[in-house]
Amino acid sequence: MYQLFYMPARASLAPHIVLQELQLPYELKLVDFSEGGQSDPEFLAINPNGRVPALVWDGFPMYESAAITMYLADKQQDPRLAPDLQDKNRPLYYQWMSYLSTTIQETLNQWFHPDEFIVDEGPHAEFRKYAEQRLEKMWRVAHETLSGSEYLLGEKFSACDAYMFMLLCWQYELPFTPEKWPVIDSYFWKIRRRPSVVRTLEAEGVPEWWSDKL
Ligand SMILES: N[C@@H](CCC(=O)N[C@@H](CS)C(=O)NCC(=O)O)C(=O)O
Repeated sequence: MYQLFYMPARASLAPHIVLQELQLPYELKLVDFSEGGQSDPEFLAINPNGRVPALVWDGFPMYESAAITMYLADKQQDPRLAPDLQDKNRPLYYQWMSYLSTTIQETLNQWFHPDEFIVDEGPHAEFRKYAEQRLEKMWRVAHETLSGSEYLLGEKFSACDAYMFMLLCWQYELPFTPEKWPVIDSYFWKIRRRPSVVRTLEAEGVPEWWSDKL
């Protein structure tokens, strides 16, 4: 049984979708930020960074959403959420997981938390503008890829799409939403309607997220 330490709709969302998609047995452990759960010594023993997600399996803890997502995706052959090592799409899988987690996610983090980068509040608006400009370029790259295929790696849903969905959920909170790129917008809705995603959002207590548009 896996234990996923989560906070609704945060960086735990991608590995949670993968757990649901693969129908692996798991238990959700809420890290309640409003109660300072991320600084709880018991949680810090699992992730010393005090961040979600963390995963515990058979007594072994790990953290970092991309690592957990990839680890889980490799646990099962059917359905397969990661191309095999010999598959020509395996390099693309690494490419997208890295791009999503280190480039897009990090830039979104800069937009949401300028205070973590610049102490003085004065330049925060400009810092965010700069993050927006960079995000625009990144979504254009994603748009081009998705213009030629159903999912990031081609015709099959993969762990990359679970991760991309999580980042798009956050992007929809920004002043410029992915509706601006119709291909990305319809890709988002296709994933939002997946039964695994519906179940995940329900389990996290955020089923109403955009359900008006389903
Ligand atoms: N690189 C980490 C980042 C995780 C992260 O930043 N998580 C946020 C929620 S999205 C968090 O736990 N923040 C704790 C806090 O704000 O105190 C990952 O992808 O796992």
